Amino acid sequence: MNKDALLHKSKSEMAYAYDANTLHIWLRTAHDDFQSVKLVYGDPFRYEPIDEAQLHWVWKKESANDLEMIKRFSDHEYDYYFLAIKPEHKRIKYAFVLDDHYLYGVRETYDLSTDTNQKKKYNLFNYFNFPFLNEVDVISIPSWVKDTIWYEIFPERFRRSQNATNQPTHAWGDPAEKVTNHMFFGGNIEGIIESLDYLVDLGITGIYFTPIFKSPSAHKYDTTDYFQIDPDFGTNDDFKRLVNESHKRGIRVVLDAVFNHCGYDHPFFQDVVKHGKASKYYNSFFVKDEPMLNFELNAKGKPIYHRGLIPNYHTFAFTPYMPKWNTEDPLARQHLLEVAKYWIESYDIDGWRLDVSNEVSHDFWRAFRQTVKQAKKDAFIFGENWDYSFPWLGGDQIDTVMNYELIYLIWQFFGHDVNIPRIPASELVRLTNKLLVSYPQQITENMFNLVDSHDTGRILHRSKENKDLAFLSYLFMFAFPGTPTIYYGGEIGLTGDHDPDNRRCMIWDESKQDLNFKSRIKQLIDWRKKYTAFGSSDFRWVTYDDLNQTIVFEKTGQEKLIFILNSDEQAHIVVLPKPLQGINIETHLNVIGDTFEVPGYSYLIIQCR
Ligand code: ARE
Repeated sequence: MNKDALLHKSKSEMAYAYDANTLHIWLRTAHDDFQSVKLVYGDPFRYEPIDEAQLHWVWKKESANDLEMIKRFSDHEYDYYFLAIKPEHKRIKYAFVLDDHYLYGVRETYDLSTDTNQKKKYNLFNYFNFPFLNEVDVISIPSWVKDTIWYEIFPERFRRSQNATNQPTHAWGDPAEKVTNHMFFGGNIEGIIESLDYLVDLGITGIYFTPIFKSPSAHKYDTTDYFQIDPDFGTNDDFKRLVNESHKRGIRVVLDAVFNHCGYDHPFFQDVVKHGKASKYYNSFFVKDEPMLNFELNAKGKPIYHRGLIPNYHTFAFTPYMPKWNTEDPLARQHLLEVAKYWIESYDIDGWRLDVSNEVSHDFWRAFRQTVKQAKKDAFIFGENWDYSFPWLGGDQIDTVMNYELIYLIWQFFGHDVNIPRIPASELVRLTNKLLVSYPQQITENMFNLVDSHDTGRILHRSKENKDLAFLSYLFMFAFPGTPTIYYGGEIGLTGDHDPDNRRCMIWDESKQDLNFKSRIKQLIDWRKKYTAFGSSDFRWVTYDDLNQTIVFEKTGQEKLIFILNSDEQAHIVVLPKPLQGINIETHLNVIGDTFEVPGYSYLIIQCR
């Protein structure tokens, strides 16, 4: 027995309420360490005198609540056991029986087979407990989210309407490559409205817009006025029409809440620039030292940005034109919570994406959530955290996050980026297993999954422009538990290096779109809607091969689907641990056996029932 591999944490991502009546319990052991792993549980003894009968109960192997756990995930390092239970009295004390050992503490085990001393048993009653299952504590995600097919739009580069009156610096699509954040191509809201039927045809049911409020930049992350749509994009009424037209088409609308910081031109910050400590907004920001402006201003009175210069006030990423809000300050908090409520109550948006969410206080996000959920109970809140995010996801702040923890694994296994070392299939298996037990299932099911975004190189670029390889990343992301996202233009083969090159103008000339790739992406979306297994959270690894970089996993819903992916350039023979019989959902041909030849950068998806 490898005690160091044993892991369970009560009231955590390993023991949580999935819904008002169901508890999910997880246990990690070393791989193949035990033949039998059981959960023994019952109503807490702690509140009644412990007597022989109860003691007997704990040791009684045949107690009613003595259930075999399911080995849900397994890899060369660990096995992850799972059990969903519905405790009669909504609370339990529990322990695990591992073959002949009784696990009652994090690594406290007791060898049942040599049990002789009754006295010893009493100290075993400090085993795990799940306090009363209060419904209000259950982490619940708006029910519409899990079926959403997301599309991320960077408004400045998505579409410029025919009747646009804004003044772009460049003609649409020119230059086609190496665009910068200082170029304006005139994307606007009217253009997005014109494109809604394109999104419906693709199968999109949710749009996440990067910022659209008034700001001097093309990316709009330096907000000047949170209550006004940027005039280059259109008017507030244009936006109201966009939301109405989206809702008519069954498309939800989520905006980008840039509440970690505002723009240099924001009136609250400018008041501090002008009046210093005398400003009533002085504490709405974090001025660290005098002179506050320790940098030159250009002829237009804007900060001249020198990489390496640290402003004398806190900012996002030492960027002087992004002063950081002090969200604990009453004036700042009131202003931002008013914004959060306004766009829901007055424009009926369906949620918020939280920019730089890991740098804003938990206290603020709790207040934000209350405001948003009060304005619209089923509004969706997802954060931009690039790392482990459970501290934000306890149900009191953020619903889920952009799944950058997954994106790294996709890039490192499928991507051929020279800057990121490839990982072997066994590492993909091990690390995705860890990821799938990092959060309660209801969070995993609603993660905002992606293969790229406006902050990363595009997946096609990362795949060295190999569309078959890039498609495998989309396929894996679409099949992984969570909700899939397409970053605009990815469906028609838009490529680009990291920011700002990943923000090229959308291509609307069909003769320049890769319509074959688009039909493959559409097929993914259709499969996701047709097969409950595609989008289910019941994901299990079947086998993998580190030499030929092939992986096989299964998804279970009303159907069972087996996915066989070959991420290598060469065709490879894949041998399954047991034969299967089913239909290849791409060719609709019958498939039988346990050995398959898979071409390079290709896949099989077999429906087994
Ligand atoms: C751009 C260039 C920078 C340049 C800067 C100069 O990308 O290289 O230094 O201009 O001003 C917005 C714009 C960006 C702009 C940035 C700063 O979209 O184009 O940068 O403002 O002006 C980290 C944060 C994460 C953040 C990314 C960018 O954790 O929150 O950096 N993402 C959000 C938005 C961005 C936005 C901002 C924040 C600012 O999504 O679009 O940038 O509002 C690792 C780290 C992450 C890191 C990630 C990306 O994975 O773990 O923490 O994200 O890399 O760098």
